[in-house]
Amino acid sequence: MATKEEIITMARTAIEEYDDEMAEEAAAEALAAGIDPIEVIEEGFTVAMNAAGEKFEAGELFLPHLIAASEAMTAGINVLTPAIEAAGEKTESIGTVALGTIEGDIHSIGKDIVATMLKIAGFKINDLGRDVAIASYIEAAKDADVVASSALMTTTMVLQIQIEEQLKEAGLRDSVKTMVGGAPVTQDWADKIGADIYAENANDAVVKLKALFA
Ligand code: B12
Repeated sequence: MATKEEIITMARTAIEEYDDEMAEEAAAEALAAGIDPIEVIEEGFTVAMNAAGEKFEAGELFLPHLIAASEAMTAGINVLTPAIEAAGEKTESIGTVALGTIEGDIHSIGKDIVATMLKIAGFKINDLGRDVAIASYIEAAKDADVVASSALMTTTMVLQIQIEEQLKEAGLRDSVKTMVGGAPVTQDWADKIGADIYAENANDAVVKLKALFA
């Protein structure tokens, strides 16, 4: 049976080589070997995905490469997700989180991981999808405890301000908590726009939301 290091390496190689089947195989081997699927996502797929992003920025890779890499990552995650969800099956809901990637932004991989992790931690998720209009967040806020937005680009994270403003205009700001995340988003940014919670990754989001609802 492959070791953890071998499986993590295989997960990274699958992204580097845009190989969906290898990504699925790495995921399946991880499950067979009893390795924490979250570790495979974070240490394996995500590390290689971020490296691809850096090469893209440096002009060494092009958009089709990023698309192929993200397809491989999604294929691997799809194999892992049922196991992650089964391990954390909860019956009672701690609270409802309306979560989406903000208007103009189609990056969904990180948002989906956050959704899965919050779900297994016992939150009910209203997944709004990606490229979500600000008005849709405001509408969803009526039935949610938390309105969470993901932004992967500096050009789209500025729209998180509008969620704050339009919630106030709709008289809903005091009845929900807002949470922001995504690669360019920081605690400073959250403070600046008045968001209640910033989380760096899916684990952090779980810890911070659980603390809030404890
Ligand atoms: C994969 C990818 C794509 C894929 C997305 C596929 C998909 N279905 O999601 C594709 C190929 C489609 C794509 C397209 C584009 N991309 Co792109 N992409 C990336 C890349 C390489 C990785 C993103 C990713 O999935 N990472 C892995 C996940 C697991 O990490 P994550 O998203 O950061 O999520 C974690 C945390 O941030 C956090 N988190 C995320 N969301 C949330 C939400 C909440 C509420 C919380 C609490 C936490 C949280 O938790 C997650 C799990 O731990 C990044 C590089 C990077 N460094 O981010 C560029 C990047 C984001 N893309 C970039 C660009 C420019 C584009 C395009 C405009 C390219 C183009 N010329 O068309 C288009 C965007 C089109 C659009 N309108 O949105 C730039 C953005 C630059 C900027 N302006 O800031 C980046 C930074 C690349 C770069 N270095 O230049 N991209």
